[in-house]
Amino acid sequence: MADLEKVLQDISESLYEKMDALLPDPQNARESRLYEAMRYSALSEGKRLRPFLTVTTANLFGVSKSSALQLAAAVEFVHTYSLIHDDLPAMDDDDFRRGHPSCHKQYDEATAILAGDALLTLAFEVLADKSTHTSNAVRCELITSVARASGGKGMVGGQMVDLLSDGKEMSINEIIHLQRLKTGALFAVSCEGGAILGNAASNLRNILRGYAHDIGLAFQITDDLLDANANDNNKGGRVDKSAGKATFVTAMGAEKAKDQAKILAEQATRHLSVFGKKADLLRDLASYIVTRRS
Ligand code: GRG
Repeated sequence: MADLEKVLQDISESLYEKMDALLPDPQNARESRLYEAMRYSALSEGKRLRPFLTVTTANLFGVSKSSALQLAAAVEFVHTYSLIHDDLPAMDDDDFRRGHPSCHKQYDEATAILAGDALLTLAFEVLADKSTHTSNAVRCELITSVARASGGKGMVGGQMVDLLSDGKEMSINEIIHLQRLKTGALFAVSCEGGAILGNAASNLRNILRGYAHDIGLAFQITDDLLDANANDNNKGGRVDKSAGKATFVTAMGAEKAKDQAKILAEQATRHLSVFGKKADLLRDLASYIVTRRS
């Protein structure tokens, strides 16, 4: 895992530089408050799992680092927007994000809504830029794929189902459906996007989607276990916001959920056999996802 940690760190640093260059400069701008809020949330320290997936899958197809980082930044901008809006009082009402006051607490609700809106739209401006890929067709396909993963049939749809299911019982299949939309779709496009940049054959793209779906679910089950643990121990920097919500842990119990996350991580790595050793970092990530502590 030493390699994985080093690569995650390297990608985080390169991504920071890329996002810093792409985000608007607040200096001497009348709308500087908006730009500061965008930078406050996007540049704060996250795990950067989606950018890691983009850069690592793009590497399988010999894509240049600068192209891969453009896509990684776009996906991370979408992810950051979703976190800012999710933290708002009308949604999950969280005062903290990544160990700091959430965007609406640091600024105000209107600014946080606008910062999320501006990050989402910036993502598509970045994807449409020629420096992401010289081919119009490839850029168009990326825009379509990221839009589908983020919108009503992806993450936003999942968030709606999540809000509607508050306080209701859900079957495992319903929870899987919700999570595939809410968190899985962005994981999937992070992986498939690397393959789109590399003009990869459709069978290889499907393989990466299969991998992404398995690690996406394993990630969510682990998230639920970490939440349940924070709740039991009432300690740590994590606040359990899952009260009243159906989660993998409430639906199947902690022990079974732990086993299921492990099975999914193993299943994820089996998708990758066609790539041989070139995909070792993706295998390591699957293990990391189910053993992580935050
Ligand atoms: C508001 C449109 C809209 C969507 C919100 C993704 C999402 C949908 C809400 C996030 C709520 C949440 C905490 C979900 C659990 C899984 C998850 C996506 C956690 C956050 O992702 P990480 O752990 O975050 O990759 P970092 O901070 O490391 O980037």
